[in-house]
Amino acid sequence: MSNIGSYLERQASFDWSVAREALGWKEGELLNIGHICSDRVCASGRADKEALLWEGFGGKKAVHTFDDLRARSNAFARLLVDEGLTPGDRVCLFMDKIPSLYFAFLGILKMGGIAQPLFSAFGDESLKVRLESAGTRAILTTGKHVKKVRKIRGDLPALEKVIVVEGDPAKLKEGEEFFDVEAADRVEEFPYFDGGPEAPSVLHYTSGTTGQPKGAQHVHSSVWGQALTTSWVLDLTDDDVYWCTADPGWVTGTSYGIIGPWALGATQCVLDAGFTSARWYRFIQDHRVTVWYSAPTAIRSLMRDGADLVRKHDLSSLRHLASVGEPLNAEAVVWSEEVFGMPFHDTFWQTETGAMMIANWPGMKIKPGSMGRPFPGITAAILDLKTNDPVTTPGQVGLIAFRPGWPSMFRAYRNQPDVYRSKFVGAPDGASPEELRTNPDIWYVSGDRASVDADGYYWFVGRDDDVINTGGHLVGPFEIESALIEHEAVAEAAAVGKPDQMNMEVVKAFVTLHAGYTPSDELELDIMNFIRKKLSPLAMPQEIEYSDKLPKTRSGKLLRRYLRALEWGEEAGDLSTLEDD
Ligand code: 6R9
Repeated sequence: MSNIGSYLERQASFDWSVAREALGWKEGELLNIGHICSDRVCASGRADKEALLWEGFGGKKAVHTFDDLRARSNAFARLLVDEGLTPGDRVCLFMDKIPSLYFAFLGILKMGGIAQPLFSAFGDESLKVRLESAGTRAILTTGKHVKKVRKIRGDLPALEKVIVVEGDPAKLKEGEEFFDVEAADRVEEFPYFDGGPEAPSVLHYTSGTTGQPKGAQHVHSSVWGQALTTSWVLDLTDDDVYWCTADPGWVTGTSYGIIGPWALGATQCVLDAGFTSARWYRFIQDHRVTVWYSAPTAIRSLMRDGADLVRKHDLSSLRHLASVGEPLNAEAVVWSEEVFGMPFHDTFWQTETGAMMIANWPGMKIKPGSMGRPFPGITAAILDLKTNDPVTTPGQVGLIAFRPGWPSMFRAYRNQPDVYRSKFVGAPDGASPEELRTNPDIWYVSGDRASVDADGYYWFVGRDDDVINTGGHLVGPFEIESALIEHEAVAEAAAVGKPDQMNMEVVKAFVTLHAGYTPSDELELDIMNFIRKKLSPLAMPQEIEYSDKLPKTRSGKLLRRYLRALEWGEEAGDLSTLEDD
């Protein structure tokens, strides 16, 4: 019997109190994710249970128990308080997937700070934009990544503390501190912060079409939704060895790579050693992984490397597989059944939703290529593209929307109340953020297009905006274009997604050059490298097309969808009509 039991029964009688009860949480009790994921597990008699099975490059290995998690996260919490940080302060985590990242994440939450994890492959510009927006007061990083922080520190007056948690202390510069949690004393007691269910917890930056990335603010009670979906959809139980392949720089890596599983006291594995199919299979084999949560791009890479490689490993420990981040091709589901003896279960959600919204769970009939059905307690619909009314015809394409009120929902885009408001339809003018997140008569609109069939299964169609999804990572065209025009040769730029077999989309840039510059392969390489360093390898255009003029509307808005349609071989429409706003 799966954890979810009968879906129809669950759905009929569902109330979010189920999530609180499943976690054993009672009204009035302390609510702090850092505490729930460590101290609470220890208090339930599992202090010596393995919490983290870690492997890094070069065969480095570490095992940490829940008691370690408790004491080490306390040590980070204590450090931050001693450094003068207070509840509500943004503390950025900018490092690879090393054990300290996990201790520090829980430590920040324990002292009431807002954890702001950023992908360690970000270049200095990507980092700066997000630290500036968040008014980040402290950053925890490593010797490997601190150089990027040094480059921008002078532009960030709010950034008071730079703390290096791994590397050579002798290489620190003035104004930087060193803290090696494993060399430091364990901290047995820490009076964790309890700001109640609505206290801010994690701040994740996500890309939109316009403007710079937006900071989606989550709260401590998100754990209710994250833990329940971890239990019912990922099917985690106390005996599982679970591997989430996502980096905590992205929401999957925190909601399901830290919070949900540890709230349940499950053992998690982390591999911080890049991707090769053989390496991944060996990791599953060595740790006897039972439940595996990954992404379509990785699955497609595994498919490319073939079934023989699978057979060379003992993967018999696996019992449940799930996927998120981009459309999971029907072929991948079928292939997985053939080679692993079980399908990947697709799940759909977003940084903003904080937890799974539409999913395939154990025991549910899978229709390969479908994202599944709404999780119990989630009311979903497809809204008509013109009227915003829920469609009633199966198969009609529209926007995926949800009724507000689920616990893991984001509470704000940091400093952007109007953008937050624009994500909802049907709200009365001037509705407060509180009303927006609780009004059961309005819709939160995801920004994705899909259809729903007669059985209530959702089928993804595509994004409703220009955001590029490369290998499950969202990159904003505006951020890339802003960086492109900082290159000395580039006058104007447009960035769109072009089809890619492995990554679904990769970035392609169209540029016009300043007078005096001529198109060449060297220049193309130079521009690519410029973006890779400034933003990230994900944002780097894989192709640059030189052009004399970029298509625009009459009011001068860039017509990305025209360029995109050309890349995808779709009907681009008549440019003369597109020029009307
Ligand atoms: C969790 C996460 C969210 C966007 C989302 C959509 C795409 C996510 C998907 C999927 C098709 C799925 N997406 N899951 N598309 N099928 N199962 O990925 O959050 O980084 O915010 O991305 O990713 O476009 O809107 P985030």
